[in-house]
Amino acid sequence: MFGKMLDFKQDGQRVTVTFVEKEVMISVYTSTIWNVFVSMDGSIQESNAIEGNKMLDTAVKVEQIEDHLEISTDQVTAKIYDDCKIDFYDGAGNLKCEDYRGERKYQSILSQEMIDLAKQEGHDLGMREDFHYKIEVVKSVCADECFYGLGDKTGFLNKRGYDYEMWNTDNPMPHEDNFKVLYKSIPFFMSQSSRGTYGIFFDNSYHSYFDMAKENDAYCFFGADEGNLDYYYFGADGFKEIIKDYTYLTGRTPLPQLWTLGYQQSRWGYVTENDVREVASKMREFRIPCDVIHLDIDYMQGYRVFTWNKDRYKDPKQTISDLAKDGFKIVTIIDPGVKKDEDYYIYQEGVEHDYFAKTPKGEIYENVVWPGTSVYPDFGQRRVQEWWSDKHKFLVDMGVRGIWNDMNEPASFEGELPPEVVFHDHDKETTHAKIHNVYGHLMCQATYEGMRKYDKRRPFVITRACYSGTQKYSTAWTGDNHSLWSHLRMAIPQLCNLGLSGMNYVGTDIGGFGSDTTKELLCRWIQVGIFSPLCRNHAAAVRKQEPWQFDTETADIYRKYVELRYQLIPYLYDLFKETQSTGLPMIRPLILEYPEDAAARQLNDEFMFGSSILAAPVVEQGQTARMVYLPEGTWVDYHTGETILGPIRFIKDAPLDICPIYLKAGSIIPNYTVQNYIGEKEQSTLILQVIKGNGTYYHYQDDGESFAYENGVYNEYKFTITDQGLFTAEMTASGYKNRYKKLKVVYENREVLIDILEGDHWSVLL
Ligand code: MIG
Repeated sequence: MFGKMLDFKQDGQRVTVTFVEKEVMISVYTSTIWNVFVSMDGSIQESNAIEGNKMLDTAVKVEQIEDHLEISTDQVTAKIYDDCKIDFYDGAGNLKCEDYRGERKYQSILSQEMIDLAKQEGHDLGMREDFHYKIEVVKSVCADECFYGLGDKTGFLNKRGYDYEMWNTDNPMPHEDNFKVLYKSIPFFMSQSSRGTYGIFFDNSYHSYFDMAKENDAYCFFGADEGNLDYYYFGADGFKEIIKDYTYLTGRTPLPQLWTLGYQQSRWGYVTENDVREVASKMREFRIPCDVIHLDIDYMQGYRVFTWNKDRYKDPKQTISDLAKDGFKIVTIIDPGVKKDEDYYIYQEGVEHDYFAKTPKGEIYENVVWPGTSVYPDFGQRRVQEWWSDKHKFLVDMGVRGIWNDMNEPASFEGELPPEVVFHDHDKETTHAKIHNVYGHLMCQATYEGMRKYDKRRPFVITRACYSGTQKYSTAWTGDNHSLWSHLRMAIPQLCNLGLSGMNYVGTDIGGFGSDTTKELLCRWIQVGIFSPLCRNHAAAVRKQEPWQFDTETADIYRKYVELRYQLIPYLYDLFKETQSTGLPMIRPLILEYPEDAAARQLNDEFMFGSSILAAPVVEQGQTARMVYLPEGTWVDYHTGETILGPIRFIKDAPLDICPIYLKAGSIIPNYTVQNYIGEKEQSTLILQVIKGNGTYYHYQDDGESFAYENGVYNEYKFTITDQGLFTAEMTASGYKNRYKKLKVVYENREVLIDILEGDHWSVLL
């Protein structure tokens, strides 16, 4: 493609290699993070995913060896050949990731006659006529290679054999395995094979394409028709290290406020103040713990963002403060579409200051969303983001505690925004084609900054559209799923792959958004939902699916699992703490914890919650028993206390109220007592579920709300257990004055209370 290699020039950690056709810049960010960049459209390298200078001082060696150039750090060597073929090796010289040398070719070619026939019936043969992308990187694939990541795509955990695209899309049809796009564009994937592991991040925000050995078993490729060739290679050993590197580059989920980990109730259709108050009182009446109620578009004045409907709420501030007394926090939806209305302040300000996207002719671009004819803020201009941030003061002053960003693909009812609509990117004029996939990301950034400025606590933002790096600003939900068993099944690999892609504060609409849920489906969904970092029941206006809408049994099962969630809050918070320093997800496919276990590679219906808890939920209608796989090690059945030795496959009885859950030997799992909402009861005794075995666990404690932890205002406790039952506790940080008074250690049906008010080191033989 680029011709013969002519020359190279080293400038510190950047090496520019000149080929007949192009100049290729290879940059070493760290010894395991490398970038390959070729300006294809004449523009400079710029990213919406990566902020600040991420290059760390790294020793780089460059050598011309016969037919190739060798660039090395202590952990990665790249060999570069004519035509810009690049092969990556590890520090020991093992080939990890190799550019494919042949031509791309469909593995199974049909005769022209058959193609014509199939087309007559409207079949999509998945073959591109023009075949090659302008930007195209093809990597060879081994027989046993599996692929993971790619954000929120449908289908299964292992992406091998499928192809996807990146183009944020709001498609209300039930998302099936053959969907190429959903709401998010996270162009990052990881590969595992007998060669080891590697990761790739293709930082190109235009419509892009990923083929994971579908077209041909011998290779995978990624490509785009516009923008630059700009990809990162991650050469660290193992997925955990690669995720750490990827999230070092694109950012990590910051520590959230503790209450955001609580249960959240939502529905499109809580129209009036009374509707909201009723939901709140029902949650308490049914004793189902709940921290958050979401207000969908109904609360606004004619769907005008940053307004409140006066007919539906007598005094919204009062309503919110009444609910707050009972522990409820209110999150309001905000869409990007601004109603075209000369009498509406947001529209007026936007027109006056020129904040909206334009047609190529220079008129404000219009499309239709909920408020009718609407216009789109141009978030690629810093001043527009700042304006939008400031608008959140209105909501914060009302007492709103979090913002739910919807429709930010951006969605539009009258056809997709044409590619040539004029937006900005990094304040430079560009087109919708380039900004589309980062539009939601930029909106989240503005929202985060607004909440940080006015609310001052750790911002809580939820988004539907994302790009790589959105995890720095927002949590996400998987958009409009349906109340279908296939969507409950899909939730597991989908959340796992989002987590592997750096986006780990995520959840699905529990119960399903579209279509109609059943009692059984709702019960099974909450059993998955409590392990989703974001735990929210949400539905379309068509059906009421709050837990009490069915029967007592449903409410009881629902309560049992939401209570379990509330018990596990300190454990979940510890996982968030871990995420902040490593990028590792809370909800994990088994492959992440057991990379050597072949059985884990394709496991779609089980997952880990951190490294101590394994959940094997029932995701099939009518099933009351299921096959469970436990990897190597000793496990304890959460419900029965029975000890099981893995690796093993067995059938577990799982009637409607049982979600099979297993705890790993040597685990120490912190628990709180159940409460109606987080903070209702002072948790002065920390409960520790200790599972026989050898283990160490760090527990983190802070005020759960402010940024004081950044200045050392937190406690950290180190707990250990030995096989002989010796339990020790130690304070490894004690900057937060409000420490626990007691530890209640629960071990093999025994309970031991340890007073920890005095001193900083305690031990007990259990
Ligand atoms: O076109 O605000 O995904 O959660 O309830 C529908 C109404 C617009 C889509 C969101 C959904 C929300 C709904 N919204």
